[in-house]
Amino acid sequence: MGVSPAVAGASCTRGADLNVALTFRSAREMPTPPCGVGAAKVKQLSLPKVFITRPLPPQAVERIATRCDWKMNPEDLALEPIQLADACREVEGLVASGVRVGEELLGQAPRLRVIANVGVGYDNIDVTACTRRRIVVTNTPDVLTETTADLAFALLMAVARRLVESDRYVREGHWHYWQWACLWGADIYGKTLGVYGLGRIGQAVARRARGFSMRVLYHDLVRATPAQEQELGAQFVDRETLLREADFLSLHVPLTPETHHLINARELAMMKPAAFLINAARGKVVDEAALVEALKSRQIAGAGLDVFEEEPHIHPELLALPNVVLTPHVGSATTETRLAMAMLAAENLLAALEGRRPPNPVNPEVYV
Ligand code: 8YV
Repeated sequence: MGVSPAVAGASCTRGADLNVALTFRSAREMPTPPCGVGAAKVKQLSLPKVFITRPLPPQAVERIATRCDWKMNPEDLALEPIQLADACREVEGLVASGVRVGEELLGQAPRLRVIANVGVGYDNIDVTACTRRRIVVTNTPDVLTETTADLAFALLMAVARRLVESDRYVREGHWHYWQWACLWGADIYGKTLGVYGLGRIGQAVARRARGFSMRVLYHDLVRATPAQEQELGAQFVDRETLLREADFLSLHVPLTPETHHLINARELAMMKPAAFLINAARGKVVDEAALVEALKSRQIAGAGLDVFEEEPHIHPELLALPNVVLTPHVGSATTETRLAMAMLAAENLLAALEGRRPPNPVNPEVYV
């Protein structure tokens, strides 16, 4: 059975009408018969049914296709809740990318046993409701750490050195002669980076900062070990010190009820007027309206944002501000990393469906 090609590089525009009422594609015949049952190909009976919410790279689909009957949304678009519910009615496994999974959907998917989220953050899934129904939820940590840290650092550099403004200036034909006072930005080298949330990605950003001889401060609920702090060259400070001293404040916390609007008008007022805010974590961690006010009034110098409160909607005034660099939630979007995420999601899915403990359960309590 062939697997349709990946949609790598597809643009974010809306495509044709979705057609997810596809029939399941049967799992491939086992190339090697189990238990040496002769040379004839043997077709497995009653394989688990799986729905894949976005077109994944062919290698990942091939992997799933060896052990499951599967169907896949052919469009790289979020399904409407009703379409998703329809597609999940019979399935035991869901490979979730860019969809919300809540009580309502779970109620319409009585056979569901595993949700393999293609992403490290899983605020799109009601994990408590899944645990109640003994559905295991998995994510894809580690494989995207460095790539997401690269993007956070790229935003930091882009906004500090006004790369997007500079590019526009050249393309729009404004560059007629060299000028001393052309597009001055801010130094990065030797400045203070504030890492809010020293998890895997926060640590990877801190490591990059060392290459720029930056002073690295961090705040987190749990303090790192002295050995980690030494390796990262990072100093633990309280929340207020972090906000007051950072020249670049980079957010790396997950979205939870506690981190919703973690950065709001009060926090922004504590920051230096020359400071930049970087967010490649989750949009709802920042009060976007308060950020717009802080940027307009030059309470802070600028922002580099990959995530937004109501994606893909962006506060209209952010779009008009020159001191902001905006990217469309592409933190993990490289060819290598997206493939690694899809393969890891496939492994998590298969393990759970086969009764093995998956590599990355986020609610391991379903196994006790
Ligand atoms: C994903 C992300 O692209 O991993 C995450 O948490 O934000 C991104 O890498 C996103 O979750 C969509 O699946």
